[in-house]
Amino acid sequence: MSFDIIIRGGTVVTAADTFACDVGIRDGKIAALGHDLGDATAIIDATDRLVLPGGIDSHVHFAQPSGDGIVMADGFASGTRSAAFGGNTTVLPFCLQEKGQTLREALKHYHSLADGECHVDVAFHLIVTDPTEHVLGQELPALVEDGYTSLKVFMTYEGLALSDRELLETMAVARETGAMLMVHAENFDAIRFLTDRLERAGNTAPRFHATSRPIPVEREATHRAISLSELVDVPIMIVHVSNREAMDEIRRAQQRGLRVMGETCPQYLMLTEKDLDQLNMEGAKYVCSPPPRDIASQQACWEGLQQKVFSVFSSDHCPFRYDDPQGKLAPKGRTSFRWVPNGIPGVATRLPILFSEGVVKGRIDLNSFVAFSATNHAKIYGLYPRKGTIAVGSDADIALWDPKRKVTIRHELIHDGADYTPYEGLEVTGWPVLTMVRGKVVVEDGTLVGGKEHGTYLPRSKPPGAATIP
Ligand code: DUC
Ligand code: ZN
Ligand code: ZN
Repeated sequence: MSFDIIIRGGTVVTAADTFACDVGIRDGKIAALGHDLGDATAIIDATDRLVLPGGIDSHVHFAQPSGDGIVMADGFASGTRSAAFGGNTTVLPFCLQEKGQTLREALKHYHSLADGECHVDVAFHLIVTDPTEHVLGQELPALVEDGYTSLKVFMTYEGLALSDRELLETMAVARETGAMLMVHAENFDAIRFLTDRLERAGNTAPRFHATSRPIPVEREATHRAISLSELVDVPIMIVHVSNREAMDEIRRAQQRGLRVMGETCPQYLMLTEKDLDQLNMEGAKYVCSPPPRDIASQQACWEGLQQKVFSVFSSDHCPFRYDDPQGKLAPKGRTSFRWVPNGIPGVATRLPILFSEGVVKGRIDLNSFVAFSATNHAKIYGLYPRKGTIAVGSDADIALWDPKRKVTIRHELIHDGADYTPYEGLEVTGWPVLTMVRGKVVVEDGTLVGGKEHGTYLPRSKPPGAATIP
C-alpha cells in the first residue's frame, strides 16, 4: 500500500489522545495511522513536532460591510492566507443579511467574494438581521437543509439588533430546523444610554468604548438570551464571552441542564481596558465588543476554559487597518468612540497564544488545546469527523507544530490585510511550522506555498448538539 504523503516520526495529538504515530495520506484524506507505513511519494519529517488537527476558527469576519466609508481589512484571500499562517485549515466567516435583503441574496454575494479566493476551507454562518415571515418560514429552513446549519443573532447594534420577540421567533426556527444559534449578548438600549451620556460629558476618546458597555450590559443580555432560549427549548452558543459574570450565567444554565455553550477569544485572555487608554487614537487599535476587561476577567475566562464552561476558543477576527481613513482612524472616529470600527484582527495569533499561554504555562493540557481550537468547533458546527480530528477517513487537515519554538509576535508574521496586530511584541513558545489542507501543503516554514484556489466551501451537517429536542 503506498501513500501520497507520510508524515513520519511525529507525536499525533487529538482531543482524546497523544501518541507517537506516522500518518499516511492518500487523495487528501488520512488513510492510515501506524508505524512502518511503507512508501509514499513524499515524506514529511515530523521528528520533535506535534501533529495536530488543523485549527478550525468558527468565528471570523471577512469582507463584511462595517459602516459608512469603512472597509474591513481582510477579504477572503488575505483572511484565509493569514488563517493558514496561523495553523488553521478551516474558518467559518459570517454571511451578513442586510436589512431588506433575502438570505439567498446575501449568500450569493459572499460566495462570489469567496469562490476561488480561499487558501483554507470555508463554511458560512448566517447573520439574521431581518427575520421576516419569508426568511423564517421559507428561506432559513431550506438553507439549513442545504448545509448552512448555523446562524448568529445580535442583541445590539443599529441595523443588526433583534427585539426579544424577533429573537424568540428566530430561536423557534433554529429549534425546528436543528440549526446552531450563536448569540451576541449585549444590551442595546443600555449601550445607547451610556454612550449618549458619555458623549454629552465630552468623554469621546477610544477608552470610553469600554465604559459604554460595562460588564452588566453583557451579563444582563447573556441572562436574557439564556432565558429566551429556555422558553423555546433550543441550544445556543454565547459568543465572545469576556468576563466572570457572563461566564457564570452560562455555567448556571449548564448546571440546570440547559444546552447553553460558550465561546471566549484571545482578547479576553490577553488584553484589558487599559489597552484602550493610550495617547492620541492608539487605543482605537483595541476597540472591540465586548471590550477587553481587567485581569480578574482574564482569570475568569481561563477558568471558563479549564472547567469547560466554554467549549470553543475562537479569534473573532474582525480586522480594520489602523492608519487608514477607512479603518480605525476614520475621521468620524476622532469625534467619538461610537464611530471607531469595532473589531480586532487575530486569526493568525489565536493558536500560538492559546498554546503558549495555555499549554506551555500549564493552564490547560494539550488535548484540551486541540478540543478548544479544532475538534469542538467541528462537532458543534456540523463538520465532524470530516474535520477537527486525526483519524482514518478524516480530511488530511494538519498543523505541524514546533512546541519549543520561541517567537516574538510581529505584524510581518501575520500576513493579513491589517497594518498591526494587538499582540505586537508578545513572546510565545510554540509555533505552526507547516499547514496542510486536504493533503496539500499551504504554508511551510513561514512561506505561502499553496494557491488561493485550493480552499473549498463546506456544506455542513446539522450539528448533533442542536438536534431537535423531542
Ligand atoms: N461582534 C462580533 O462578533 N465581532 C466583531 C464585532 C462584534 O460586535
Ligand atoms: Zn458579536
Ligand atoms: Zn465576531
